Amino acid sequence: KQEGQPLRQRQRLLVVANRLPVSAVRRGEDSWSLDVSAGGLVSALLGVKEFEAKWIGWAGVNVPDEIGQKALTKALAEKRCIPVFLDEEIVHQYYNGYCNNILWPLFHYLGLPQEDRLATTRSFQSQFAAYKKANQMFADVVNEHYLEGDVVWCHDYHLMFLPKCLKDYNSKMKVGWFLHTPFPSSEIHRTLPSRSELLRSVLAADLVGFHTYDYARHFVSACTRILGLEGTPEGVEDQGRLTRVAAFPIGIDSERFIRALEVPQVQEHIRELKERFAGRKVMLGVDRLDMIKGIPQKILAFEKFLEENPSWRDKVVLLQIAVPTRTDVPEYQKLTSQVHEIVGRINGRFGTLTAVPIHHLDRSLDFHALCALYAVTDVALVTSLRDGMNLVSYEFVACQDAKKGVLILSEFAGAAQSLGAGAILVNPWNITEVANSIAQALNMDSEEREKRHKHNFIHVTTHTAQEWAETFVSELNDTVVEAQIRTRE
Ligand code: ADQ
Repeated sequence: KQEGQPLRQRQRLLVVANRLPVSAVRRGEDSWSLDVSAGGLVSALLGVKEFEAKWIGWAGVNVPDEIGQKALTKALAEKRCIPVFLDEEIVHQYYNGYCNNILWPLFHYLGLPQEDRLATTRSFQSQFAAYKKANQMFADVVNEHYLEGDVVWCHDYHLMFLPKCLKDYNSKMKVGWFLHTPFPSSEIHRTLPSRSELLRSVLAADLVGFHTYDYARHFVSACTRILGLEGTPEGVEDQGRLTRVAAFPIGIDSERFIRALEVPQVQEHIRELKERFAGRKVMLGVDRLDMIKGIPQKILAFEKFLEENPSWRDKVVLLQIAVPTRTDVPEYQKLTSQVHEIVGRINGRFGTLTAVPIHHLDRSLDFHALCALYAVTDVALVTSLRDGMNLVSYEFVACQDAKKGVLILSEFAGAAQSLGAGAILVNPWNITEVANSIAQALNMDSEEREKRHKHNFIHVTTHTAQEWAETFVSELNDTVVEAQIRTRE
């Protein structure tokens, strides 16, 4: 522990993310009901036992009136959450606009929006201004709640401007930033009009983390080539100040999935599914309905497999669970219709009066239903065109210790670097290759399946979300201590 730090039971960790891990529904003028999400980050942070975590973020609702804001703030405090209130216009420009229409596709190699140049430039400028304004609003809330000795962990592409805003307030604040998406090649990043400003803001952090070594390397190259700074094995140096840059691959709370398989309700689900698909091999896709997930390409590869392997047509079923996201963005609406159209065509082509080859659901499943599905699956298909990590592949492996099914995994998902030796790796753009790997997976003998599964299962159960969070936070703490010692010298 640092010298001069006030004695407190546990150091506090302020986790700042665009969204709080709760859904808030307004029940009356001053009453709210809250539903806490049990997702990855939440359980990861439960594992960080040395710190007392508090969340700062947007609650996902527009609350224009003071009475509503006060009541929500009070309700959230019980869940250790602190809200940032963003109005509709800011959300539109910052979240739908700059975050999801510019940074998200760019970081996944889908390029910048292609519309009329002038219009894009104009909307780009106003969206970037809103992005900075929103980040400043997050910084104001952090600053208001910050106590000396707290550690601040900023998350994701929504908050790239935040480290700078925080350090402008207080240069002693320990600030870390972690990116959940890929960081693209510097050649892609340099197309972004605000490329330098964003890099400099991120560099204000003490520790910058990515899922893979490649993303970290891309970030360092962007800083050297675009900003002319010096890259070192530890990170990026600017006028004697080092920003540490490193890879921290995320994991899942594997125990939670393994334990769920023992729950009677899940076992009942598993029995039902086995009965429902008796005599057929089950293939599974679970994705948010997003262009980066490669859902149309996956379904086209399945079609090609059916075309070329007639003997499998009545012996295999593909269950594609696609939870709709960003439904007000036109590109996502287009993607939904495109997927529906392909599924309809394939089912019309290969379906019979009693069975169809693809079951496509446009919705999210609850945790127990999802675990049961993972457990009965013979082959999981994760064919993201790009994906920071991809936790679905980890969740599938965690639920497969009895069945030892096969994972087909995109080489463009971060998970390919950790689960690559156990999975069948594919280029999702190559429909023929994916179709062939479906055949390979369905025909794989049990000895090889067991060997591959074992490799992945050991990885998933030893590289957990808790370990990920602990490693990042303790390194962040140490990095700052080092920096302070250096300044004192
Ligand atoms: P996502 O793009 O959301 O996350 P992913 O890592 O696969 O992708 O996580 C999705 C989560 O949502 C999983 O926990 C999964 O179970 C759940 N989910 C997805 N579809 C579902 C459905 N239909 N029903 C129920 N649950 C569903 C971003 C990055 C990833 C990175 C994570 C974590 O894009 O690359 O791995 O953050 O850093």
